[in-house]
Amino acid sequence: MKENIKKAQALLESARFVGVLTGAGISAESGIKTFRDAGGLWEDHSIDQVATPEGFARDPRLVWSFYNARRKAAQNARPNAAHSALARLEEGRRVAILTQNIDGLHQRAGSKNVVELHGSIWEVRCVGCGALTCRFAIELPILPHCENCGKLLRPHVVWFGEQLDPKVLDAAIGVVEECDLFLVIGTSAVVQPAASYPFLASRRGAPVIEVNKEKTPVTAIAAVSLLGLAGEILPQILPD
Ligand code: BJW
Ligand code: ZN
Repeated sequence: MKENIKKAQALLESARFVGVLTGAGISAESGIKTFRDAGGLWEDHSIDQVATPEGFARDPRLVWSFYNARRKAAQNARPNAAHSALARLEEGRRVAILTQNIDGLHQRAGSKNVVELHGSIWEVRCVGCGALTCRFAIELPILPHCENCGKLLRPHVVWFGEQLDPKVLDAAIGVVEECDLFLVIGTSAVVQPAASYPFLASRRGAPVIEVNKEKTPVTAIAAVSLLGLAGEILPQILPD
């Protein structure tokens, strides 16, 4: 492990542009549930019911209760040592964080260049006129409606079967194509297109450092695999 920490430190020291892909695991130590771990969100909720446009059309009340509970959890959470270490990484080199998380914790930790691949839990949009609103109030009505056209509002997040925002996709591909080191933290790396980014970066010649408490499909191509908790490992490879 010590050897691997040193390797990771050396790679980070010489990198000029670090691309970072994060997933739910980086927020786990802030008390936010992941999806696919034991006790994760997909144990008690059906993906079809709460994370597809069809599920929302069938039962918007159920979907809103799922997201309102998660808004509360995110509001009560604080960035952890892993988020803070990544924010520090921006001092002295170019960094872009591609996050699958919708909780906003990278920004709250001070990271400036964050691409939200799957949207944001703090934004809602209208299914009728498309109006996009930031709603920081935690308590939304059970079924919130648009002030412009009266149609239903939905969380501004990306569900299964939906396209990611083309501007977001362009930004992400730009990072994957330009970075000279790629860091992957706390993702099971099974959801596309994010799961392909480490492989694309590696194929271009950027070494991949993975931090995860378990092995994932990325482990096989990682130049350095650090098995453990993000909040413990990141401060070691990115000291103050
Ligand atoms: C720790 C830790 C600690 C824990 N320290 N580590 C190509 C092939 C096959 C299928 C597809 C394909 N292209 C597209 C698809 C379909 C689909 C897909 O990928 N399906 C696969 C699952 C089979 N993708 C899509 O539909 C995407 N859209 C798209 O590609 O459009 C074009 C298209 C559409 C249809 C067909 C073809 C093309 C959209 C995906 C949207 C995902 N949405 C969700 C929910 C919305 C946001 C929200 O509510 O939060 O996003 S699903 C959920 O999974 C959420 C997450 O962002 C995402 C990834 O999960 P993540 O972050 O990896 O979490 P976990 O729980 O899986 O893993 C946690 C990890 O952390 C674990 O590894 C732990 O070990 C680790 N960990 N604690 C370090 N303390
Ligand atoms: Zn509207």
